[in-house]
Amino acid sequence: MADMAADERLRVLVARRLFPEVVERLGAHFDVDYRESDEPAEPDVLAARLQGCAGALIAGTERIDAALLDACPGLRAVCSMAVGFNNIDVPACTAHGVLATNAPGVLTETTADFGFALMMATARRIAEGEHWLRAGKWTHWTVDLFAGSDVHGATLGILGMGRIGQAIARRGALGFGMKVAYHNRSRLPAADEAAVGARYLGLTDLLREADHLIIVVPYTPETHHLVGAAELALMKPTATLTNIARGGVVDDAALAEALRERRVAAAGLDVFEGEPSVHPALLQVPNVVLTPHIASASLPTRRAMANLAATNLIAALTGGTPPTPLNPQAAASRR
Ligand code: 8YV
Repeated sequence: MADMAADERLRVLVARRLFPEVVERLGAHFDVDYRESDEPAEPDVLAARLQGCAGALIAGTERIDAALLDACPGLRAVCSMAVGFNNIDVPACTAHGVLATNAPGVLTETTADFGFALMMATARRIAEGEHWLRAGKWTHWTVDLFAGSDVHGATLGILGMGRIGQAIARRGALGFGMKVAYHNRSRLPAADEAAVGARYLGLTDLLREADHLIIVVPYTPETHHLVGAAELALMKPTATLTNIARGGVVDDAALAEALRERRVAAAGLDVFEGEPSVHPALLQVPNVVLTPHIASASLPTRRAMANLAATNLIAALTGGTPPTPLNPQAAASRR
């Protein structure tokens, strides 16, 4: 008689359209319910699709909270292809015995490249100049045409000094001769500070001293509106602000006002409160570069992110060790 257990394959949901080879990898281990959609899976859709599933591969757009976990008692692992995990209630996952994983490391350098590019585009007014040229307004050279501020030699202020913050620090210090200052929940070991000549500052001093402020903190209740009207008021009127972290870390309405009044020279934003909606006042000011949350979007990196999520999911459900767990104790409690 055939061994029934050997034929029983666990079911997993792939919540978004992904790279076919990643779905195929999962298909070698599981019955895959492939939701081949580019729309984020809303909570009710997600809960319905997860019935009978032991695992899910999600992006940063799917919300995993206690209500969803209550509705999906068979769920054992949720693996995200994003590094940021503000969409996942990790303590609730732990309480439900669900292993949660994210995707750190594989996107660090790509995201740092983009942060630096956005900061440079902002400082050097690249988008403003391009729109103006396309509008047919270029008739002659003028001495201060789209004159911005220098990046080389300036003070780079990094708010959030995790992997991506440190990769940005290296680019600034070693490539552009910038003076690097940072603020972080915890100070780096002296050797790591020395590697990029980074100075630790309190938040107030960082805001006051930075010529170019770049924000890379995770979004948590503590970092909600970490940069609001009062903090923007501390910045130099010649300074730029770049946010590649999460919408909600910056108060977008206050930023739009500061940009409109030129109390901050310019901003580069890849993330927004309530994205994909963008605060209408930000769309009205010329001195802001706006991009649609694409900091990690190189093809090799997006493939690596999806593959890391798949590796986590396969390990979590086949008795292996997931490489990047958020709550390893959840897996341990099942053994
Ligand atoms: C993702 C991100 O593109 O990894 C993150 O935290 O913000 C981005 O790299 C996005 O979250 C995927 O859903």
